[in-house]
Amino acid sequence: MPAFRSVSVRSGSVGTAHWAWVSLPSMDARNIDALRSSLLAGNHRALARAISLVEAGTDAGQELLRSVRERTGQALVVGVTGSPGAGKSTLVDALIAEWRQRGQRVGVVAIDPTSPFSGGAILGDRIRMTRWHSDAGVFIRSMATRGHLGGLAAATLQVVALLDAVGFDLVLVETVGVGQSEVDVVKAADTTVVVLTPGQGDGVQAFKAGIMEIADVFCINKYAQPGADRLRREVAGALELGMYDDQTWFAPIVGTVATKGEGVPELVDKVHAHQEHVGLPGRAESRRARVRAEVTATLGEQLRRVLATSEEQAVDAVLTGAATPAEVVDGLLRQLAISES
Ligand SMILES: Nc1nc2c(ncn2[C@@H]2O[C@H](COP(=O)(O)OP(=O)(O)OP(=O)(O)O)[C@@H](O)[C@H]2O)c(=O)[nH]1
Ligand SMILES: [Mg+2]
Repeated sequence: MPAFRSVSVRSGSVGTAHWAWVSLPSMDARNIDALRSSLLAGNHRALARAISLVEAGTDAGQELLRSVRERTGQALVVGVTGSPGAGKSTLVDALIAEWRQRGQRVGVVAIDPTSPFSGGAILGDRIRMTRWHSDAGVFIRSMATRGHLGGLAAATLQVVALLDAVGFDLVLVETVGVGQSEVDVVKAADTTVVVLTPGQGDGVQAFKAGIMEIADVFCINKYAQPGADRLRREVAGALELGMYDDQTWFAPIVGTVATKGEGVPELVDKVHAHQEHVGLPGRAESRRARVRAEVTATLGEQLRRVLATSEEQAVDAVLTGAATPAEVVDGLLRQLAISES
């Protein structure tokens, strides 16, 4: 067998195929091609497998991504973020229903649907997901928050890229929006929906967390609950404080009751209105921003990894005057270059 393989490499495998054969012990180039074909043909099992390969940070996953990357940029990527229990998953489910009615295919990536704050969310999410099982126009994937070689943000953006490449018209990304990596992900959406709820001082908290700046559309969910109008006035008031010119997009505020689907068609309309506002240049820019975020996140993760093993040494070196922070960083980068080659 090894002899046969080495002959086949010598006799014709060139470029990336040769490389792939050498560095992919578990999956050779032919298998990757087969997987690529069936995922591009719309096979959900193949898509799930491809996502797992990407999530696990395997070479095969990376190779697949590379091979479909030029197909990205067609999907409208919509970030849905807001505090735990705000109703994001319920809203995403209602958004799927609305966009399906409009004839669109919808892919969903949810980061950690299991917040400790809203009991029963896991079960609720499961039920919601199975509702779409028989619909080939819907694909839903939850991302674990841990265990990604290249970090959560990069892994999530890569799954978004896969869903985009295989032809979903919409890719929805649900995140709680806490932590830098989650913010990085929603910032890289084409349109970002920030979900607020009345009666929790939610508006004020969101202003503090700096999440308001990333909103293209505000959704006040659980709109039937007391305090909804007040929250709307608070948000509108805060928006008026900003600096604007005549090109500025005013983030509209939409009230919804996600459990009943109320307000959801209007929310979808506002997402499309935002896209009309930014136009093709805006769309191209956010596609670039996604890749930029992916690269930056990957870099950050690698640096953190190198730093984790040498951090105390680095601190000692600076403390004792043996090195400046700049020299320490220089050394770390060199270490990174060696470990990667
Ligand atoms: N009354 C009311 N309840 C809602 C509405 N939308 C969602 N809920 C309920 O709020 C709870 C939390 O909903 P989820 O959709 O799981 O919220 P989430 O923001 O995804 O929660 P995490 O992912 O855990 O952060 C569930 O019990 C929902 O049924 C709404 O518009 N009105
Ligand atoms: Mg959720």
